[in-house]
Amino acid sequence: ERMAIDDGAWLLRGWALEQQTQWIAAVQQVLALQPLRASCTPSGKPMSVRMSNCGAYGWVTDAAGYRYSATNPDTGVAWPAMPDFLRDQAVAAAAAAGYPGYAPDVCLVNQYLPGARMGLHRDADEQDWAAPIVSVSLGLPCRFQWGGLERSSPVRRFTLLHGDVLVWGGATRMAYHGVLPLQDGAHPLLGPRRWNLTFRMARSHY
Ligand code: MD5
Ligand code: FE
Repeated sequence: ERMAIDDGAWLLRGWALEQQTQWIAAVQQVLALQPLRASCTPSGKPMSVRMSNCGAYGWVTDAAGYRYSATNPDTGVAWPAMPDFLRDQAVAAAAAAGYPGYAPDVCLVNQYLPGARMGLHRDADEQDWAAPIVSVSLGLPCRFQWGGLERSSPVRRFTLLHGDVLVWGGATRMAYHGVLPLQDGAHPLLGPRRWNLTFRMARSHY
């Protein structure tokens, strides 16, 4: 089921369900090598979402700013390679949404525990804004906020469920978006947490 959310943005409901155990195993494999990191915004505010990465680059934030880095800034250790399963799935999801030729060099892993949230923002640290973003939700459901190209644009809200995949490209690639505080709950496979995987092309050209 492919649902248009906006110009160039697609929701693939339940797209990751069939291979949910492979998705979860791949994330666990990444987190065993690079544990989730508690990070701060450049102004020093702690983020409620904990993050890790795999791929040639990872998205990081600390006192030095928001950026892509080939290593974990806390330890200097390189991010693990993106598992083939994750890359192949992200490429297939992008193609299913009408974006062939996707070549992600980053997979950011976000972990939300109950209460964790992500304020309204745009993903703007990538070199090539023409490349789509593929976002996979696992675990507890969340309320997602979807705005427009201006911070002041009206916001729509919808629920993202375990196994949902979003693909954002084209005109809405730079839309503001965020996640409301995660509600209490326990997912049968993942317990009291939500994982979001965000595939991006940080340094390569689309
Ligand atoms: C999440 N993560 O569920 C969200 C959703 C992030 C982030 O926003 O930056 O880690 S990912 C959905 C998304 C990503 C990039 C662009 C757009 C949506 N968009 O253009 O709306 O943890
Ligand atoms: Fe984002």
